[in-house]
Amino acid sequence: MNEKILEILEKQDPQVAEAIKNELNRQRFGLEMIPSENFTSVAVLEALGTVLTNKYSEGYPHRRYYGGNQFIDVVEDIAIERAKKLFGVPYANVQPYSGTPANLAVYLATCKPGDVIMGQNLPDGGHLSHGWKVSASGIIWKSVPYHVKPDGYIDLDEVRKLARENKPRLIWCGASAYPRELPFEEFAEIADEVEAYYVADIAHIAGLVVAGVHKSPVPYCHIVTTTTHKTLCGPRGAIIMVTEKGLEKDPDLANKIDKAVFPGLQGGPHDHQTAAIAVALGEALKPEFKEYGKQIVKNCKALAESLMKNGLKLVTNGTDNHMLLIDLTPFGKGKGMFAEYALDSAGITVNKNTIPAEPSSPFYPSGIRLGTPALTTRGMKEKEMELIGDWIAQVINEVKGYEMPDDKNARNETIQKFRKEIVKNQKIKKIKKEVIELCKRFPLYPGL
Ligand code: DSN
Repeated sequence: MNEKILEILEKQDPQVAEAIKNELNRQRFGLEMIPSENFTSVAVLEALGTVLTNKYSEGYPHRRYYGGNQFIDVVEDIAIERAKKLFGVPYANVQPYSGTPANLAVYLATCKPGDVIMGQNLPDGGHLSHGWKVSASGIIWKSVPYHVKPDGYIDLDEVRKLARENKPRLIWCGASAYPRELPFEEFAEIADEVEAYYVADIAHIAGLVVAGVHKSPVPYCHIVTTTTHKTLCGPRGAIIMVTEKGLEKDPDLANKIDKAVFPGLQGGPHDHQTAAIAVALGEALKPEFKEYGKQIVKNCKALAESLMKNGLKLVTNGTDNHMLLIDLTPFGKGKGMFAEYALDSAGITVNKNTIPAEPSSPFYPSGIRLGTPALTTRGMKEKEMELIGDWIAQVINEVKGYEMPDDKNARNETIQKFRKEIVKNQKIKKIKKEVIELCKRFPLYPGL
């Protein structure tokens, strides 16, 4: 997305160009705190916007179903080799379009329809593709979810009990809303005992694993999946890896994964995306990426301290990683939507989220999920986190009195009234101005 391309786009299609520019400015002048989002480098953006999007290349490097793939092969070989080196694995497939397709490919490679699978329950912080009932993973396979304890930590006793009772074919360890270190080693004991495939989904924490601030699952599990656009700082996309332990369990596992991705689930890979993944993995192999990953966690701990100092309650009372969950139940149930909207109005983007033992519903949950990867990419440090924690607490203070009626018909009216009041709220307006000033000190994509 360099200036020249936008110049051409502006002339040809001003409507789309304007929306892209508006989004660029939203990212520039707001605090992006959704923990699954991040900013890629300009080099990654450049790789995405290239002629590689014009090519078909079904198959794998040096064994394609289309001609003209000599340069695409170079790109995909680089991406694969970098993924193997970065995570210390013997095999990687870089073609999955994104995280859920990658996870579906894992099922296709290892399970038959109807087999029992186990994953962390979605409202307990798990991911849709780990067996949630409305996802293909919960429709095609028999899902036995495990949960977190009231203190927010994974209930390993329950995982063991459910595994012994249900003899799953596959067990996931990985989450979308879990602020603590994942117990990879403990899961291995359970999976090995019941002879299940053990898959670690490190989508959220891949960059932290690379930086050495989160334990790697590679010595313990058979398969690792990750997206590339979260803490790894790459384009949207995903990687599936097989470990040495995975190849010991099933020497044909890598081949099965390749076949599951293509032709099992996908057609032509998105080669422009593969090129951008290769660039991002090249960046992650540099020594400075380790410092970046460490800073994400330092920032998150500083943010947690600031929020707690301001009287907010956090699930598990803190964080080990890049994210934290604010439990809003001390102010009543179902307040996540109010907090998300008010924070957005102040230029702070977060998402409403369920909390352990959620007393409300996934649509009107009682928590807020937020994190520090994107702010760290901008260069912000502990000092800025302390300030941002103060702002978040002030905004939440403005909305804690709002109640969502139990009567569904009355909800729309409450929401409309709430939004009108928030738009006029002077404290929130003032914080928004301060947010913009802070963002200017940490410029995003200067020159674009
Ligand atoms: N949607 C992602 C997240 O926000 O965590 C997971 O796929």
